[in-house]
Amino acid sequence: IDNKMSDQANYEKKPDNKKNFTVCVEGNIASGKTTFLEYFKPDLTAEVIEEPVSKWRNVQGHNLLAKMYEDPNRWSLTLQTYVQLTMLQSHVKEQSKPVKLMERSIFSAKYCFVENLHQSGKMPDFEYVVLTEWFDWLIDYHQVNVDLIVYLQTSPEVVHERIRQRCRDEEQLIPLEYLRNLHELHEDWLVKQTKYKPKSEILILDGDNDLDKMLEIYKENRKKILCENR
Ligand code: DGT
Repeated sequence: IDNKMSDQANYEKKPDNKKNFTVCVEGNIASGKTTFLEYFKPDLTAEVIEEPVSKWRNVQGHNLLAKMYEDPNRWSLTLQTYVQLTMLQSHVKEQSKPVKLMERSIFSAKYCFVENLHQSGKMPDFEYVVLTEWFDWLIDYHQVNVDLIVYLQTSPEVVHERIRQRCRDEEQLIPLEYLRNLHELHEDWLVKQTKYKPKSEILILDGDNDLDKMLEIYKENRKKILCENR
């Protein structure tokens, strides 16, 4: 486990840190984000906000996620516009508990998924520019503060096998190549930090482990994740 998070001192700098600590869990498709959230759900100090994927699957009866996988050149912009909106809604949602735990963020949607569609030639420059201008404006003018990113680092081969086993209809079309590209974009953003510089602390956990080991790792890192030493 490569733990890049510096010590608690970073959090103590903030005057309003008693409340409103926001954690986003990030990682490739099938890296175990849902299990992570399930683990922390019973905690009374944490409010869990799941990814709005059910909304993307049913926009007034239309499955935008499936459309994107079937014909990315045609439907990527439509999906990513909607993903950006629903992610922003999760970010600005008022916190009911001291810690807000979110599945993904508006950042991974943009820095990993949109970037991948653009780089692989499925989203033309002009669509990418429109989304980028929206993104820049949204994050400048809205509360999208993230204090900690928990990155579940996986290998593309492992998540490919998990996707095959879990048999979600839309995802059976996902090739290993797509997961490799998404993996590299997560690494660029959260580890190498060449293009984007995350403002949040980053905690990297080895997501290739089996379930029992993951639960052990969550237990070990629980205080950091819930910022209990504040
Ligand atoms: P987990 O618990 O780590 O297994 O998480 P997943 O795989 O349930 O959740 P996630 O966010 O990795 O992916 C859910 C589905 O939605 C998956 O088919 C990938 C897709 N997806 C998520 N965010 C975006 C996005 O911004 N753009 C596109 N094109 N697809 C996305």
